[in-house]
Amino acid sequence: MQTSVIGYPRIGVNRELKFASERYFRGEGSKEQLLQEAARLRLTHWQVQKQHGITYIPSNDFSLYDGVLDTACLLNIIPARYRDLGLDSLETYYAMARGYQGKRGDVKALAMKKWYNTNYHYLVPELEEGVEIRLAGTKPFDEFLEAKQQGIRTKPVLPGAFTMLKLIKYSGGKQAADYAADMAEVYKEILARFEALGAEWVQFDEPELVRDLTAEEIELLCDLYGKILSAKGRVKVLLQTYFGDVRDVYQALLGLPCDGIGLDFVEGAENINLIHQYGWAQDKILFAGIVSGKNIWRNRYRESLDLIAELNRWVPHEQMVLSTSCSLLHVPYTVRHEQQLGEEVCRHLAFAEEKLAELTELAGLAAGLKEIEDAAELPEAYVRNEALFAEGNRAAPNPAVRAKTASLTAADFVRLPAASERAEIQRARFKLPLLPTTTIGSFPQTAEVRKNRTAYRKGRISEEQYRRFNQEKIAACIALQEELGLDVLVHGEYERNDMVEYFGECLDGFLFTEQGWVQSYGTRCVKPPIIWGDVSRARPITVEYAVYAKGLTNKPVKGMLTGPVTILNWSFPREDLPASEMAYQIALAIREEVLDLEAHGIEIIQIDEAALREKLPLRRSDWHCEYLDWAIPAFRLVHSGVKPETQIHTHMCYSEFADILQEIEAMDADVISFEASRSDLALIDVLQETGFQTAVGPGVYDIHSPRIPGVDELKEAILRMAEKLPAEKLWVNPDCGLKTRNEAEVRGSLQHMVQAAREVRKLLIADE
Ligand code: THG
Ligand code: ZN
Repeated sequence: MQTSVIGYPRIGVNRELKFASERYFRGEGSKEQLLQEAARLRLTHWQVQKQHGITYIPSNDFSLYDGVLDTACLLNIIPARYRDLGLDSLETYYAMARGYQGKRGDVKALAMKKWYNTNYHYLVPELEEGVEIRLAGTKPFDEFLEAKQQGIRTKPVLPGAFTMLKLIKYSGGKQAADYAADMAEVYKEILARFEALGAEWVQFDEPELVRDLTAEEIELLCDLYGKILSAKGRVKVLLQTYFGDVRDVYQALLGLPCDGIGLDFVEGAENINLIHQYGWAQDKILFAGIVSGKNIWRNRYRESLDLIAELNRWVPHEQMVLSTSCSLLHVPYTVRHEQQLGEEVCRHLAFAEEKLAELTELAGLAAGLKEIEDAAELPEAYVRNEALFAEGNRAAPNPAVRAKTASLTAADFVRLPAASERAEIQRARFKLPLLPTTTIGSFPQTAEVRKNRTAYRKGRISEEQYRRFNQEKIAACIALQEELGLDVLVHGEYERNDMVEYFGECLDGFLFTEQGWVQSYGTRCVKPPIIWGDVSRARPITVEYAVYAKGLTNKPVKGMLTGPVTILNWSFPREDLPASEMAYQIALAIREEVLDLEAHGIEIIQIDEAALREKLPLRRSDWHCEYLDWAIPAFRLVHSGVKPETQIHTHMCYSEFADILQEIEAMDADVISFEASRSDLALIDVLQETGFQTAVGPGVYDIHSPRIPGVDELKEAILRMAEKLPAEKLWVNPDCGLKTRNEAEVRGSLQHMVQAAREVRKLLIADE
């Protein structure tokens, strides 16, 4: 059986792309050096796939920053404000990705959004009225040729026309359907070019097809592909879906003249039922997504072979290609470099490279599927795999933890008294000014901060030295915030590598990789912990530094914690427990930390749920029973035990909240900060319309960009908020933590922010 990979990681096994890009951004490396490194990575990735015997190796899955942005540029979807900077194409690209501040002007970056239900973020293309969609680049063709020259025949990959139309933000009056004809023309041209270059297959990624679709959307899809596929000539077209099932368009897809359909059988369990119900099409290849592109566990061959056998009832072997369930972008490179985990753990893990081996091995087994019925002649790979799974539960259940989650009652999830009553008590207690200013928690993770952590980890400095360094950083951070005049301070999180990894390290039940980096956006990566056993708090986690910081100032200092839903969503979960059980276990552990902080005099505690929205199922019908019905209670469980006068904050990143505002309100926090600046504060209108009650701090500027916002721009943002929402419920803060910024950027931006808040404060008070 043949094999296919939807996409491969690109940041580099040692994050070479990150470091080369950042050198270039700092002006320390040339464009040629950057592009050379990029080419080297592409070649390495193609070669490893080839060595593993993958039949359909992707190209154009590589990106210097983001694949959606690449495609926007390819299609000429570049807003005038970037074009007018008059930069070369690479610099224009980075201006869209990161913002630009320099001789030629001052523009913000494009909005950034979560890529479906993953921790990857894409840049939102913006199509202005009057901008013509046309083929304006050569990246996919160049990369196809580059591989071809190396003797590797690839399958070019692009986001499909339908998904692109859905992801674009239309800043003129027109909508997706108005651009369908133009879009179809460009995609036809793309296919024609690939035909001329000798491509056999082209893959169009259409993850939008796993969402709930209306009749008009289905019509748009059919219209688009009717046109595009009419021009495919000898090129075979694969419509690749992932992250769910295609229940709304399955029959429509079967009717399209495409040559292959890619379905996800890991996250789209319903897909197999669709095949049962409606059958398969004679003229199409099924790219069966069976090896998970999201988890890091070994594939269980017996189950995969059963699934393949089941599919074979409708789809003959010759019409089936074994595939990953989605791009491997979402998993780390390889288990090979993990030294600390030990063989007993590592043999249960499969990262991208190990998944390549699994694909090939499984495809081989599937080809000989019929013989497997004869137990005496079971292939060795199969036997080895079964033996691994026969090892059973890797970590024995922790009876104390299981007893606690089993005995939870409704009262454990309710904080008393009601939020409005708490607001009065807290107003009297904190006496904060109108529009209090604060930050989200982290301060710059500078080279010296990282060096201190590394030195300690490697045993080069003592614990005492390590702690003293952190204390000095905290003292400087508190002094800076006092000098700037912020109202609610933070300690700066110098002891943390990452808001999830750090907590994972301090909780029992988690495992850590050394090299398990996964791209989050642009050059930024995360190293998700692995949930291996039952979770509990081994010891106090944040109390020491929080108390130290509090002792340095008379202003309130927020205790900073990561919430259970975010810890779960940004970890690799185990697959033998329901998500709700894992979430409640983590919630109980963090709850202990909350109560500990409170007992140590910390009066404001922020429990971040940055990733709350991320794993919201893509289909509305699954929202409650599969997710919100445990996610919201998990958060409530963390803080329901605190005193009325303790103020609970939470924070959420880049997401669209409009459709779950009720649930967010039901988290019952006292204050919520969230990303808003990069999406033009659109959420403010929705908060106003729905009469949102919780106090809010919609971020007034974008921390993902190095650009320093001006005072007037910030005043305008704050005034706009104050126009729509009651001023006594508003907070002023950046839109996320400051760890990725440097100290000069942070000082400049916060200074402007505090000044802007003060000026607006005066205006509002004068108005009364
Ligand atoms: N942690 C995790 N996931 C996240 C975020 C996070 N997803 C969403 C959002 N925040 C993404 N943002 C970032 C911001 C910064 C970094 C990563 C994701 C970052 N990473 C360092 C880097 O790539 O240089 C590596 C971190 C480290 O050295 O440990 O700065 O905050 N889990
Ligand atoms: Zn954030």
